[in-house]
Amino acid sequence: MFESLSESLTKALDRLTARGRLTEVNIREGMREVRRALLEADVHYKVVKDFIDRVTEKAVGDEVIKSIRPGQQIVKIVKDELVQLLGPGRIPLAKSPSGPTVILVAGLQGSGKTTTCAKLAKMLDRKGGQPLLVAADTQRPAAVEQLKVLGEQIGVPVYSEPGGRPPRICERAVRQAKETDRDYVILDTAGRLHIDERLMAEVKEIADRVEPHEVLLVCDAMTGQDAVQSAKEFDAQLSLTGVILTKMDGDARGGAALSVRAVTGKVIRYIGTGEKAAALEEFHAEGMASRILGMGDVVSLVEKAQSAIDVEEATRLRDRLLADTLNMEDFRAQLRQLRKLGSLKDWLGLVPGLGSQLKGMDFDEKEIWKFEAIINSMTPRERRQPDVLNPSRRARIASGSGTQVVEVNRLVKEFKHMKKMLKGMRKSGALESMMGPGALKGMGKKKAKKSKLRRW
Ligand SMILES: Nc1nc2c(ncn2[C@@H]2O[C@H](COP(=O)(O)OP(=O)(O)O)[C@@H](O)[C@H]2O)c(=O)[nH]1
Ligand SMILES: [Mg+2]
Repeated sequence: MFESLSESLTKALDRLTARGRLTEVNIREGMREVRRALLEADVHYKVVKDFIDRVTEKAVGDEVIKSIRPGQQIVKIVKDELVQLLGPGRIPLAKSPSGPTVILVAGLQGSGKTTTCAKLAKMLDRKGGQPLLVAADTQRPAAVEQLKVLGEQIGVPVYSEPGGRPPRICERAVRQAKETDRDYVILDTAGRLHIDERLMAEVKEIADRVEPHEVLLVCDAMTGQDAVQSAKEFDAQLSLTGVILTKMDGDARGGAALSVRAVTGKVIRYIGTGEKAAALEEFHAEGMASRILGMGDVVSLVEKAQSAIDVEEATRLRDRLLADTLNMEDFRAQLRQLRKLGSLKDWLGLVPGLGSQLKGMDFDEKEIWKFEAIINSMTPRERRQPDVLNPSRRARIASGSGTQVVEVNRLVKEFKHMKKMLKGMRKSGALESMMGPGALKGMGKKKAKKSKLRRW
């Protein structure tokens, strides 16, 4: 995310921290570089100017210049100002005191509305909610179909009508949600390539009729200042309650994220980080600022882990780990969990201190696939009793999985190493304290209830 901005900003700040003492001239020079980095990232020029003014004013003060590590202080000032700029994060979705909470999702065509509606529904469903998706984009017949397919994938019902006008459809959908006790209604509205009056009139009519609790604008972060401009125009008509920036996983430069709050006064609520239904993150200004400065983002890391890991599977694995009966099948299940977490590089970027070191590095995610392929080529008995894996079996497995015997050997070695380590931890009681019921607290609550958590 924002790799080049992050790189040029950290470079400029590293130069400042590298010097022991700083003069006002050094600082102003550093600020010029910061300004260039922000402008290159397509941040709105006025936002950049205000930002630089504020940071400079704080940075050239005596307190900073005379301090022991002035560079570090400036990094802190930049970070604090970035957090300010990005705005308050973590504003939970409004909740209607009675009846369903209605969320209207608007935006230009192709910005990611339909995908984001499904992502929101999945998120609410995971948290124990009962969302209803509404296909209110009747512009293109394919749009209704698209939402239906997504709804099916995530197991959330979709309300649609063969004909009819979207404001009426939305009204009836909300009524149905009330009757069927759904607690959230997510309206996927139509978009156009450009803002035009008919489109606005339609979305406005929907808003007037259903009185949504949230009006969220979906903006494509890749379109930079255009996204910010569209947010301004939509807000003038609709009174937005927040913005969702999508395609943050692509090579968006950062301009939209850093400008939208200052220019429109609207808060970023969520960010879309991929095409899959799970790729929606709550927006944290603090974490985002840290990420931009290559310092990692612990909060998002923990949240991401909690949403990606299957609690039932994790509980089962934990039981097996504690019982010393771990076999290759468990190992494979563990690899699958790891794979579900998505790109390893994305993950490691969230780890504080690693972000800046990862640039330009490529992780070999094929390795995980390879291990899995090798285990797939084993017989059930071999998986359950890895000790039977003699050289001829290993050779067979290698050719079956299209790998080399050395790779099979490496996997077996890793597995044995892990088992040995676990044994040591089990003896010292470390494993139990690490993996007690508390370790799973808060992970996807709904599923956790279903899996019978054993008592220790
Ligand atoms: N990489 C990436 N693609 C996204 C994201 N959100 C949406 N998309 C893609 O953007 C395209 C348009 O999305 P869609 O939801 O149909 O947009 P709509 O016209 O606003 O409803 C689709 O190909 C989506 O898969 C995201 O966060 N990251
Ligand atoms: Mg759509």
